[in-house]
Amino acid sequence: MKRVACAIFDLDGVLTSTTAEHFQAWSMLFLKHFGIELDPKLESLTRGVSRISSLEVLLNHYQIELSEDKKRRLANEKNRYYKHLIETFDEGNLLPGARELLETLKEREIKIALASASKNSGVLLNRLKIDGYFDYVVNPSRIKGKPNPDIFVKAQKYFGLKASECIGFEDALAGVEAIKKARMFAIGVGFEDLSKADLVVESLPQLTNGILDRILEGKQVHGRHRTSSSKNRT
Ligand code: B16
Ligand code: MG
Repeated sequence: MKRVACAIFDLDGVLTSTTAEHFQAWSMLFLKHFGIELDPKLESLTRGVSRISSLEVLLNHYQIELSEDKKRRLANEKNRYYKHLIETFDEGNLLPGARELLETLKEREIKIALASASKNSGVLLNRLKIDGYFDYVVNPSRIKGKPNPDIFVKAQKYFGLKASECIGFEDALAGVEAIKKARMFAIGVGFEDLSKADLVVESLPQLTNGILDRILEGKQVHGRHRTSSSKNRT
């Protein structure tokens, strides 16, 4: 691994949390159209997954078959509910440590990119008042979803960098897999089993400047590091 030149971020679950709003919007849709109260356990299956794929996951679970046109209309309706739910989002919805991390990366002249599956990410970055930190936001349309590495590779290529000069941040297993397939250093954030990541932190403030400096200098590549007390330290 080389000195890091670019940090590529997922959005939901890393910099902010829109998980509840996404699932609430799906719940409203399923109740209205199918009279189904969604099982909360299904939420994790839709995390980090595109809008239409999330719908297909939920329909499959309840063995509901629909035409492509009907699916598209339902996905659009869910998005209307979701957009309404995130109307009140502001800086207070940033996850702890997010702004500080972006600030530190900017100070060190690291390029910053967004690799979110969400087509609402532009609006969210704006509402969270962090859009100014981003040098590039990958458009997720027509890009294969995670765990395919394309969204991370797109950011890398935009800057003309090598994969070994990039690091990725993700809260979902599929996202960590995408980063690893892109041959980048993967930082897993959260409580899910992200054991495929090179480093796992439960939240961004655990990524102290000391650890971050080592990563940015490309010194961290050997072994796995865990700051979670419940997991083995190496
Ligand atoms: P949209 P991420 C993902 O965000 C969400 O985790 C996932 O629940 C959602 O279905 C997906 O974005 C698409 O979002 O409907 O707004 O286009 O984790 O990739 O930042
Ligand atoms: Mg995510």
